[in-house]
Amino acid sequence: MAANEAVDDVLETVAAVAPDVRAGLPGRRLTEAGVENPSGETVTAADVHADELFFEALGAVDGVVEFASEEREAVVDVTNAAGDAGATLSVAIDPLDGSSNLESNNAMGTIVGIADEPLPAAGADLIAAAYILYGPITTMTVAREGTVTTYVIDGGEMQAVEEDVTLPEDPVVYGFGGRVPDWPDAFHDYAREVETELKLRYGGAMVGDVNQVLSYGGIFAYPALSSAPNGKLRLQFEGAPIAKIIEAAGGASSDGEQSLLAVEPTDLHQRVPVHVGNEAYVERLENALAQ
Ligand code: AFP
Repeated sequence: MAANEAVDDVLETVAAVAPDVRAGLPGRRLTEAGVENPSGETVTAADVHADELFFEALGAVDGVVEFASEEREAVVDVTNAAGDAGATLSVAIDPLDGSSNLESNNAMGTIVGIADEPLPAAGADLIAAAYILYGPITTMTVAREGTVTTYVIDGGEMQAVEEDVTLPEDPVVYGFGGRVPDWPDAFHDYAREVETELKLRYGGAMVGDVNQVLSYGGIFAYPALSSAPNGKLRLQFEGAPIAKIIEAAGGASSDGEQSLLAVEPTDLHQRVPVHVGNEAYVERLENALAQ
């Protein structure tokens, strides 16, 4: 099976699982799973449910040989009994991004990176990336072969609604994570400039906030913090796949110094400062941090 065909199968599988993830949310609204994930964060029952649904479905896709999840310590070998002739895809997934938003009934998502290399993979090795947004409408945004397409998920099927998606040239919104007193001075000064130019849109789930930037133009960041020099977000499960999408849409990404796609993967759960959006704002950020 060629890699392209296998990528199609992975994306169609993610779309097919999305309605089941969404259907499982109400019953798991306030239930913690009583465990922590490899990043030391409390795992909700909704995180576990989403992870199990995606693992079962994606592990069975011909051509997928590795599965890694934000909720699992290590990469899982899912080479299936029939053998995966041809494609050797690795899938890195954040099954339920922004799960703490479940309690407040706000947007959440699923983020997927698809590589043709063993995990952890560099963003530059991603051959496709996608996110599902569980908003008023369930949508899927996909980057592959240098372009971005948005789909509505209807009954688990992908219905294309916008081809060749690009960031608007006139930025409108910004969203910065972390607490203001925890921002290093250089980021703090940059943020003070940006807030006089753009409107604040921050919802606490990366997928929802990034989708605001993709829709209206602007910048999203979860920066390095004084208390967490590598920030909060994970390279494999959040930073790299989202950077793949934003850069394919004509935007830029940065860990503060370089594109997130160029960041060397050293650990499956490594954290990285994330800044994504219109190129001008990302360049200004890198200049501000270099002062
Ligand atoms: P949860 O999955 O624990 O809700 O965290 C979501 C997230 O990883 C990312 O989606 C958000 O951008 C960021 O954390 C929000 O973090 P804060 O809660 O510190 O704003």
